[in-house]
Amino acid sequence: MCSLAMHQLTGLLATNFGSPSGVTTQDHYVRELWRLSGFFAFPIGLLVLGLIAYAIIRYRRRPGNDRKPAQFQYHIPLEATYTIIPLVVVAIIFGFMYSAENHVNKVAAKPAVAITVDGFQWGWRFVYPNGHVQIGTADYNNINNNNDLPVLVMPSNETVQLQVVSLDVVHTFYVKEFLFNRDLIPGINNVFDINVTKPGLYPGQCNNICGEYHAYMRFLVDVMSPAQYSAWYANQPACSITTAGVSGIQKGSCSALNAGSNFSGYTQG
Ligand SMILES: [Cu+2]
Repeated sequence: MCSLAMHQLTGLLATNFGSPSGVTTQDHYVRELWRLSGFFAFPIGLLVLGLIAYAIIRYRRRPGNDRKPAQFQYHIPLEATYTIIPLVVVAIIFGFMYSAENHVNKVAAKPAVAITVDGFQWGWRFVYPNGHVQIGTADYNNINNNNDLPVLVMPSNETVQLQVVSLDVVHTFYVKEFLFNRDLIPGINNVFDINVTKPGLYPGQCNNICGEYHAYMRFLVDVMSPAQYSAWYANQPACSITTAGVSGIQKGSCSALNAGSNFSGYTQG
């Protein structure tokens, strides 16, 4: 009986509160922060709801009783309690958040691969050091069609540095499985490192309402083994377009691909 209760308790404590299990070397910092917040939030939520329910039932108005409740102006011990406890909770969460941010935001001086991620209304352009470009936008006529999605190809188990650049308004680079989210702010080029341990195809999307077709601003991240990545990279011509459905076709001139204002030829709708 006791061991069963212990088992249930450890099961309960092991919950991720719905968070994805993650595929990077750094996602656990974010997940632990999320779990920590949950461990504080759920008991506090239950306590508050319980006290509200108690007050509603215990002190409800009864027929024939029109007596006014006793009025207190101060209750120092109570006020001190409900000030100090939240302060302590927030201080603990702040400490863990500070530590998690420092780990997640750490950038390597010499990353294995550096890719520029440009976001625009409404698509993505991934620019590689050799000039190769992956560019695309979702099918405006069919949001479920993944064939035109741009693909961010990267090696697994390597430090990949992404520089996120907005070509117009604020967008957000977001991959759920990475437990990671970073804004693309015009004029500010954010840089972050990501190290994916599990090869696979992961959906990503803009996570910031950025205009009419925001919902179509999707992309795929194709994480392959370093050997596969090297082979793939060696075969990518500069100024070609690769999307989920089309591989490495030359489309338009190099300057058109590199001009932020000249995407009309590549977008649909
Ligand atoms: Cu966007």
